[in-house]
Amino acid sequence: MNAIASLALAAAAVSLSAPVFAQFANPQDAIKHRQSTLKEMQQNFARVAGMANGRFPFDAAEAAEKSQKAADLIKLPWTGFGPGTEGGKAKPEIWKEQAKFKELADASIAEMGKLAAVAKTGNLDSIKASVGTTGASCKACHDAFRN
Ligand code: ASC
Repeated sequence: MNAIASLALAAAAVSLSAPVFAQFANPQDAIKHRQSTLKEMQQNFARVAGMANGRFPFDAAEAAEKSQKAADLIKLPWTGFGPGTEGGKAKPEIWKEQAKFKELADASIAEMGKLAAVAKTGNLDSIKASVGTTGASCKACHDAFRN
């Protein structure tokens, strides 16, 4: 076998045996990914929630834009919870109760998607209701899986 062929074979073997967090350079990068995407999502959601509870003046266009950003961002953190990435504020239960974790993550994705749709209507009462159910879905996951 020539040098290039054996190099290619070695590279293939490494990628086949690499852990699932291999889309990140190391577990720390996976943790950084989930924390930064969740933080940016939260900042968008908090602005909408603040409008819903009267802390900020209601701006329908901003609420629609930030709700959509939150709905897009909430899809991203989950690849950062792969095997071998325990740490941060994540409880070890995440890796022992994968079905429950996925269920709660999916519920948050669904609720935030509904909020984005509702916010496009510009109806503040509907936004208030949807912020409530969305926030409850954030809390359900935090209560079970975040220290
Ligand atoms: C937020 C935030 C959360 C949720 C949750 C709702 O704004 O940071 O974690 O809403 O507190 O109960």
